[in-house]
Amino acid sequence: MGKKAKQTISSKASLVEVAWEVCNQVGGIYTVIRSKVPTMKKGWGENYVLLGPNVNPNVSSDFEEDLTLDSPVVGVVRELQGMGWDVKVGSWLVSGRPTTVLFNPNSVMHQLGEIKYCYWKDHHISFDQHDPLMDQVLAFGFMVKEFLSRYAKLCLEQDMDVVAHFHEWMAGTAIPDLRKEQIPIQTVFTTHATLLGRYLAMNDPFFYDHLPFLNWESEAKKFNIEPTAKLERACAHGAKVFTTVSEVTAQECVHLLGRNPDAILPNGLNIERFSVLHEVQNLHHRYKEQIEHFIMGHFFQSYSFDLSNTLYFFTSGRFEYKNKGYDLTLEALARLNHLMKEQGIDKTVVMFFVTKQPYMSINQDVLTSRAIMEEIDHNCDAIMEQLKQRLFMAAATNEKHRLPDLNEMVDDYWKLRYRRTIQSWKSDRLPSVVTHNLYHDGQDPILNFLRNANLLNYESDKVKVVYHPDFITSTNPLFGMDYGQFVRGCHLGIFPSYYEPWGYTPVECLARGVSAVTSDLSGFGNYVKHIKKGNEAHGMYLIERENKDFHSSADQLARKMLQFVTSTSKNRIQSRNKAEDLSEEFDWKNLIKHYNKAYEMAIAQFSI
Ligand code: G6P
Ligand code: 1S3
Repeated sequence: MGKKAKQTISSKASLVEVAWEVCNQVGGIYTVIRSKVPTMKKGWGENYVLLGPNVNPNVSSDFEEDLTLDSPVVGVVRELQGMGWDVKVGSWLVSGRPTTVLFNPNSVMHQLGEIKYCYWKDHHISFDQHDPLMDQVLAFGFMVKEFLSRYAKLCLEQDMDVVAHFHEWMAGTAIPDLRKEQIPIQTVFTTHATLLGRYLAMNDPFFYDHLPFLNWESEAKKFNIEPTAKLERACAHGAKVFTTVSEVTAQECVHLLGRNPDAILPNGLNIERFSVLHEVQNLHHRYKEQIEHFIMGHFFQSYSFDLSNTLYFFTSGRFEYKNKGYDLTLEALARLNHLMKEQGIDKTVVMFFVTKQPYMSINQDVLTSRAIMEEIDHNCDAIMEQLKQRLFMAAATNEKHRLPDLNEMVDDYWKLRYRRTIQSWKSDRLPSVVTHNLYHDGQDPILNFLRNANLLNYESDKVKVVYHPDFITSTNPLFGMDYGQFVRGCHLGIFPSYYEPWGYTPVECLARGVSAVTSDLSGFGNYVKHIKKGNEAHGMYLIERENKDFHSSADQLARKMLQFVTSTSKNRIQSRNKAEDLSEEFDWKNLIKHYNKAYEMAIAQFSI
């Protein structure tokens, strides 16, 4: 965008961005909004406002209420509060601290009947089934519309244009009414997936072949999601500017929403580069040691393997078994295990599945093994301390300068304690493939695959699996590190999704200098195909899933993994640096131009 256009936007217009995930993390939209804030503040200054729902029970740790802010939104919020509504204005406590308004949908729930009636009367969508989430979404949309009507009036008096940008149908319910009531603002709607597309992809292995011929209405009826599908279409058609996150999802929009997006807005991140190159390597080394600690606790009570010849692979994300490509990853791992054995490759791969599935508790054996290993660690420290003190004393008093018998220098107490602890630790059972006790262990697709493929962490297996059915946070007792640190300690992230409008996980890997696998069916993978550095030398592996059957993609993935396993340490060091280089392409400072273009299109509508 030119300098002139930028000035026009920030001085004469206000941008209001609306998302269900403002101060409320559910999935990837949270990352989009949050990571973008500093760049948005730079472009729009104090004219940038975020709107979100007040539904997160821990909101007070993310949001600071402040009615003294010097912003016209405060007056509007006071007016709504005067009507008895629970509306708060303040700052979202993230980098950039944007002015944020949170609406508690429960405070207008008594009007829900009327809200639903109007939607049916004016937009022909009936919400007659009881759905608590949809009730909240509709109530939130009603509050947002009332806010925007008042805010637009105020801005008009000050000769300021207002653009409202809605993310996903959950935030876009106000769009049809804003249009119908001719509120003087321009609207942008971004869909981060289509609801119907997600359902269809999960259930149809030929989804992309069938896509051009599908009838959205009958498919929506089949999956019992008709009101939401209609709502999503109403948002897409009602918005002045309609956008999505990738070319892949744009195709879905054409066929399932009936509108070709006016612009594609690829997702970025805040890429922080270190001033010294080797910092990426140092951090990998540090966090790999922490992962090794976990590995020893988990595996070495049963058998050991050479950690200096072990590679750590992982996948992570929401549990959408087929859409996120977990099925393909498992199949490829079974093949990799076979290939590595067949070729006598003297390495071990440990694959982590980090996702969320309902569980009762952490597996007691896993916890006990970890605790005993900590005890051994403690014993070693004690023995070392004793040895050090006595050896030093001997050095000072020993005139013959000979190394004394070290064995004599450790008390029997510690020797026996050391021996007993190791004895109680060693076990004949196989290291568990899952770290937690799942509620639905018998029906879990990952576990069932591992059982069927007999990939159960046998000593002879070259590929070991650790399925961690919870996200990794710093308070996690098994790893004791946060997700970003865990990623840095690994060697390869594996994300060969079947359905993925964008896909942040591989970009997050690259930003941390970790190589990643993606698929040509993901928005990110499709984008990366067209940039110069998007290749394997830069740590980017692309699996072809478009027009390929499951087995040929699984074979391709297994062979790429094998290629990675047989790469040298020097190559891995180089690709860590290059992966970080590639990630710069996805810095918001490069990608924000797409958003600005969409806003220019919206602002141009004022003069039509
Ligand atoms: C970093 C460290 C090196 C270490 C290497 C291991 O580059 O600075 O000291 O040898 O990581 O890399 P690897 O891919 O084998 O884990
Ligand atoms: C969606 O979240 P998901 O994991 O349901 O939005 C994300 C942000 O745009 C996107 O990265 C992801 O592919 C979509 O699928």
